Amino acid sequence: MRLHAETALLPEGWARDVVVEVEAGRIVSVSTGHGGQRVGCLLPAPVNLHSHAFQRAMAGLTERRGATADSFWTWRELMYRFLDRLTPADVEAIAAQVMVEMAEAGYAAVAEFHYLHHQPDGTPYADLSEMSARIAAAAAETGLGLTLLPVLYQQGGLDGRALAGGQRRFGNDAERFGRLWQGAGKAIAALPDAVLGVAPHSLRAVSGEGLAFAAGLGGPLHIHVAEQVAEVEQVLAHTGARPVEWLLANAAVDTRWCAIHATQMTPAETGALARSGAVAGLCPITEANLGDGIFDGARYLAAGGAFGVGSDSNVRISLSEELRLLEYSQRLRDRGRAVLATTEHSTGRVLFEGAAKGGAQAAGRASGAIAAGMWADLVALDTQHLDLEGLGGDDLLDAFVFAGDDRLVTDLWSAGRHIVTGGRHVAREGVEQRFRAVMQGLRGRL
Ligand code: NGQ
Ligand code: ZN
Repeated sequence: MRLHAETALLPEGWARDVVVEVEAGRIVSVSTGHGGQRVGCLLPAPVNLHSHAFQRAMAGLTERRGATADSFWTWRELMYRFLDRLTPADVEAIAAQVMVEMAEAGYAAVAEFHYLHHQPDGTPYADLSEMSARIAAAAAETGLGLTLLPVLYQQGGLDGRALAGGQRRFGNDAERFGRLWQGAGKAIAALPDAVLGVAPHSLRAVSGEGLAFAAGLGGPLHIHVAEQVAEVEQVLAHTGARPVEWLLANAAVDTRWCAIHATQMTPAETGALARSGAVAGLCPITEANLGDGIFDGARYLAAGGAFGVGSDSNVRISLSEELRLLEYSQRLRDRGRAVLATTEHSTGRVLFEGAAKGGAQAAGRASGAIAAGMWADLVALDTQHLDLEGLGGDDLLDAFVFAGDDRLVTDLWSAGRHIVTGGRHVAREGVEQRFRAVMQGLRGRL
């Protein structure tokens, strides 16, 4: 395959008339010239580094309040109730819809933080890794790149209490989790670019030994950390240290790690996490929806920290909006503008390039730049669109992030698979039909 981009963002900067040659899913050469499929603005397509696919099916169903104040914790109860009757077939259909929407938004791959493992009463399926296989099947159907992160979830809280209610579907001891993880590896084996990682859910849900066991399994390591103030207080009371502080002192946090949220950090923690080489996995839309707080992006980026973005609860899947909200939350807090921009690069450029690079690192995926040897994870924007009229260079990315939307995405390739054309995923129709049927069956669940 050969693409001819009117303009493209290369590692060394913007270039015009860029020809990208792709073989066996990988970029084999990037040069200046003509010939091949014409596209507008070609960008490295980022990985969506944090998703719980099934939560897509409860979008819009958790925006009412009860007699007591609504919070992350009351939302979590609703989420547990919602997942209670989801079947493997439901999960596959929802995951496929999510992946279609991610591709249309400009993501080439997803790191699925997958913890819905068992039947509602906690009994494993006949195939322990059945649910992992369903996620893999959705990736096979939609062609979206997959980094599968089977989640270790051992306890209901830091005090080691047993799993209760909806949490029973998540639970494994280390031994059984090891087997589930092996099975998940087999489930993705047929996907040429898929990656297996591991995710100890949070400091609330795994023991110290559990964390060490998970870390020993290999691949990218993701963990929810320091999202809510109550979590910080619990970890502080239990260990004498704040969550990120504890992790940095007690685990070998390095470039293999992705700290999901990392919202509640002191300036010292922010600097230390940045220097660890780990990726901060930011999910601004979900963090806003759940009332988590605001990531200290200005300080973290100034310290050279790596970051990427994820759609987490999938209440809304939009790459441009995720990046926009990341910047806007900083502006609202600091009452400033262009907070994450540098003197060299615009806000949109810093956000997009950073998310592409950090997302690839977090997913263990050779992508994030248009360069030979990388998977051909590429997204094309419509330079004919009114929102981009007359724009070039960083202005293009600023218009995409701040003025535009997913409607600017014309094409997307994931490891060379051309899965979005004319702004639509090639399998959208069938996937959407199945998703609709699942949603009709789930109506009235909360
Ligand atoms: C999750 N989501 O695993 O889906 C969590 C809620 C928890 C976010 N943290 C459950 N946004 O953290 O205990
Ligand atoms: Zn999450």
